[in-house]
Amino acid sequence: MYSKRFEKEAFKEEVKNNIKNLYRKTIEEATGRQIFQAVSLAVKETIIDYWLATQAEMEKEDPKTVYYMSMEFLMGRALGNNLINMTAYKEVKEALDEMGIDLNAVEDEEPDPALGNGGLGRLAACFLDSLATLGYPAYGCGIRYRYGMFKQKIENGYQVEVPDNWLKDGNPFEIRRDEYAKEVRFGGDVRIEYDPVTKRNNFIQENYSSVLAVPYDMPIIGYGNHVVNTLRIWDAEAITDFHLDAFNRGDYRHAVEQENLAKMIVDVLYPCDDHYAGKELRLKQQYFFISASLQALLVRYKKKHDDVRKLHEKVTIQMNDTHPTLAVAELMHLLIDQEGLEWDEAWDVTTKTVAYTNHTIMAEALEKWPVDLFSRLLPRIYQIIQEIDRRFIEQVRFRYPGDEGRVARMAIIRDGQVKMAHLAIVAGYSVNGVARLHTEILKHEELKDFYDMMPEKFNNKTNGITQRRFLMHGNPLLADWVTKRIGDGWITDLSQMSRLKKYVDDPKALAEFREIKYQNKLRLAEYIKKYNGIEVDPRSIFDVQVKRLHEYKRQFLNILHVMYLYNQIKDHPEMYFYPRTFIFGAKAAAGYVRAKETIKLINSVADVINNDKSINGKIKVVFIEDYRVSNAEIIFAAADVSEQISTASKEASGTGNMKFMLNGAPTLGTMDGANVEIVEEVGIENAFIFGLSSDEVINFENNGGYNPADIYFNDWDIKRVVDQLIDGTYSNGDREMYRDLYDSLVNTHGQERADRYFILKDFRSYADAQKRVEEAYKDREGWAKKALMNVACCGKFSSDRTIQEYVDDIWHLDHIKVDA
Ligand code: GFP
Repeated sequence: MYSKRFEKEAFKEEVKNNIKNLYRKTIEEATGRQIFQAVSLAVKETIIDYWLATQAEMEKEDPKTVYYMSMEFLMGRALGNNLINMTAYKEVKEALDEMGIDLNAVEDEEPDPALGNGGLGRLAACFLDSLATLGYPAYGCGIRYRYGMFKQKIENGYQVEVPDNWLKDGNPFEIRRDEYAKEVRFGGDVRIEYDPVTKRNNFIQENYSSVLAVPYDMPIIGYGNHVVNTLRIWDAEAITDFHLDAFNRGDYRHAVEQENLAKMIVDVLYPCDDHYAGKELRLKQQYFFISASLQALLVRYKKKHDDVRKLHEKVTIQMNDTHPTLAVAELMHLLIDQEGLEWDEAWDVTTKTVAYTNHTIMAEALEKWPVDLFSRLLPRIYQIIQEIDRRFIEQVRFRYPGDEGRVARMAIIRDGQVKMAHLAIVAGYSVNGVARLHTEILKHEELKDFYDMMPEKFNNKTNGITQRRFLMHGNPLLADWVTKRIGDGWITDLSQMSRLKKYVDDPKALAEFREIKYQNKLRLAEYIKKYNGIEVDPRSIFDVQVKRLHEYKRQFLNILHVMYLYNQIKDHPEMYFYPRTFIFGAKAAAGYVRAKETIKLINSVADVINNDKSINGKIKVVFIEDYRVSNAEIIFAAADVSEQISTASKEASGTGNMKFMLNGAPTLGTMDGANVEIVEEVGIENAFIFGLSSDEVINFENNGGYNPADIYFNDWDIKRVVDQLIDGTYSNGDREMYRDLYDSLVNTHGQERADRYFILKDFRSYADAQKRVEEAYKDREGWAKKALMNVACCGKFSSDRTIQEYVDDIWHLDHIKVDA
């Protein structure tokens, strides 16, 4: 009864009516934004039918469901993706064409919802796509930030952050669900009251402040299967009844405080690497969405079940990094204080329900909260964590008698801090890393003590990406070509890409494949011309590094190498050199000074090189402003070379590396994160690998580092490039502008070792690998084979595969099937 095929005429009528009813305009009069809204609402009509059908199915079948808890969901634009997954993209495009509307232009009107910083948030978005496509019931739970990731402007080479008011014109796909609003409480104190009837202590929070959490639901559409899951993101509002009450009691200040708390709490997404320590607001955000999500989840569960001791049979909660770890203590609190379970019963349910994914070994990202702040803000939750810690330490002592060093290393609360990763591991029934190498490092280095004690919890789930967005939507030319060659099975089974291998020796196929890359490079060249005002040659090698800016990702190494190449060309103008375009895209966390200096350096180098007529355009450097999901799709499609050059052991997985591979760009990288598995799939001959191994890096680190001076004073080319940071070459004579970057390479500052990220150590081997890239690229057909092999071997890196592994090994979900 819910089914609804796409009917072209009805759809056109609907769009017209929407414009009329919403804006009192005709199509000709409407602005682009208005047309976007009207089209989206027309599309939503159909989505809602499928959404209702999915809900009805869930109601009937009562399947086990995953709640994916994440502070970030970097969804990117919804309209195009929704149409693709509804398998209506081409039909809608045609319908709009007939109305004189260009679907691409309409898509461009959609703000790019940027509720995430980078890989972690984008992974969550890919996972939701795969869950729906594979027909697994899932809720994404997060925060409806009023301002997502800032928009980046580049002014005079510097990054300037501009607020991203993405909700300004309303979000046509979301639905506000007042009926599920929940109260979330902060602060106050806990009174303990003995109940003679139950013979238990009751813990009662008093004198607290609270906010109302109001959910907004967004549809997550499975590809071609009519399954629509839900992303539920929470907004905060003041609790007006309470406000009035307080006001009447003359407690005006308290009422206003609550009002402010509500306004503040969901205001802005924290940029990572902005050292979390002591950020009270961030802890509030975490508790806010966790408490609301868990309360709602319990209500939903209890509609059908009366025994919360069996919660884990129907519900599993995945904690995306440590940010949602409060789920452990909040679930304990709800089960004990609200549902009346005994401690042991509650612990049994909790530890069968929550699971944890680790995304990084970078120490500053492993969250720790000062005890005083934590216990003041969340007094009852703190008590519960103390008790978890007390019991856990007893177990450690029992298991390792006399080993107090181990106790100190493993405790949840130590040195005045609450360690969230420890809490997540102690309570989680599964702990996973995001690529094989990363998981091994967790087991044998970072989390060794925990692995020794509870090895059965640890497992690996190598990340993946959705081919629906990053090939079908982002690279329609290649997607159509693949379908023409091997059929469309790859859309839901990426392993079928391996059938492309047979075209590696087919000159006609290779020529078509090359032409597609060329067309995609033209598209990016136009984008660069339009937004950067730089002319780039689509026949040059497009060498691309796009990702969050961080020292360990080593954009700095990349730009130092560009400076080195430039020196070479200047010294030897006659030297053979294949023209190159070095493309960067990256945001730096607003408070991360060195990352921002790196952006400025890239732009300064770009200025000098792009304006030097004497090198005949052999090198161009482009920094693409405001790197985000929508322009990423265009960039991946056009890349020749995928720069994945992190210091080995530091990049947990990477997912950009997979998006490049899917689009036929060989990896130039270190043996880090998922690069290791990419090379394993595609063959070392179809990648360009360099640098220290992770074992070597870890070995240096455990033994006091290495001495960059040995390199600096012995390698003249390197010394020259490093010195150019402070001789004014790239700073109009200003010798101080890049002094800090220079120092970071050659001078030890206090705790921080010189060249902590092994840039000079890896420089030569990187330059050699770049040389091999150039050699290989000269052989146009040979290059096309490598590129095609990358596409053909990318099957493993679909998030469909990742999600299936989570389901098989961790979540054990039931399938749902929706008939249309
Ligand atoms: C983080 C890690 C990456 C990893 C993603 C997803 O993302 O190595 O691929 O999480 O697991 F660092 P970024 O924020 O660094 O992109």
